[in-house]
Amino acid sequence: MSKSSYISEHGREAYLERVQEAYEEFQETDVFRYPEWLYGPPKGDLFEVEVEDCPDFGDTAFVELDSGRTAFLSVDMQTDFCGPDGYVDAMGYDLSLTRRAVEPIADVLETVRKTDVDVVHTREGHQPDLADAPFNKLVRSKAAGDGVGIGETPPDGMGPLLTRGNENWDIIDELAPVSGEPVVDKPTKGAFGNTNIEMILNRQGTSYLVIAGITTDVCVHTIMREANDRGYWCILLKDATGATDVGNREAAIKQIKMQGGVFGWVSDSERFIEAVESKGD
Ligand code: C5J
Repeated sequence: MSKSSYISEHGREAYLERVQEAYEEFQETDVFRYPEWLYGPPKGDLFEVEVEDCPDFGDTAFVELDSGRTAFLSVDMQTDFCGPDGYVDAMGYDLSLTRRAVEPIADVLETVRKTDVDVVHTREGHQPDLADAPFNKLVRSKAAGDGVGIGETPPDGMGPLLTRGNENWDIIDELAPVSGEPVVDKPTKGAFGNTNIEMILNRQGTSYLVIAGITTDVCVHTIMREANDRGYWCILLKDATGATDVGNREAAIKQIKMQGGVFGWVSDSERFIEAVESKGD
């Protein structure tokens, strides 16, 4: 049942009663329980992921997920954002700051690929003719890249930056999608505006998004905000994300936790892996 059909069938007061029940359960257990009244019986196993600084900084809480309604979202793990001769490298940023996400994501992929948790990848990039690249984005990128911007190839580079079909635009080998894992191509920082991601998530029956990737403060944050606004339960794995600036990464992680979790929750790869491995126990 969807939220709107529950309200039209049972009314607003009944809906608020469900909220009150969930709140009281949280007060007693520190767990945000899987809402069976909303989604129906679990399709997989229920498991609890520990999240930090919720509802207040210093507090620990748990989110109960249905593995059959969960997708792990690996955002933009492309050479352009974490490899030599890519877009981020051309702008002169320290690649170790974005590459820090690689190992934790590889660990999560290894774990979830043995389960019924879905995996979805995203890639940022533009059509070769740049018809979907805003003029101001191109000019700004050229200024930041010392004259080499999106759609142009750095000296001795692999190919035009952030341009579909080139080696530098693709997902790095270590984290490459395996058969059956959808890849969402987006010309934007967000993933919900001009792509088929919602069709993919609806078909899979996804309600829970466990998010990792790069960069924390740009595409990861934009996607998490978009998904959170659409009602997905979003958890960022903080060690499995990196940004071109240390302070921005930390601020982006902190922003998520404001207001009791204004954009969702924050956990890490170890706690998520532990939770996935304990499911069904
Ligand atoms: C950026 C991204 N940083 N994937 N893109 O331009 O975060």
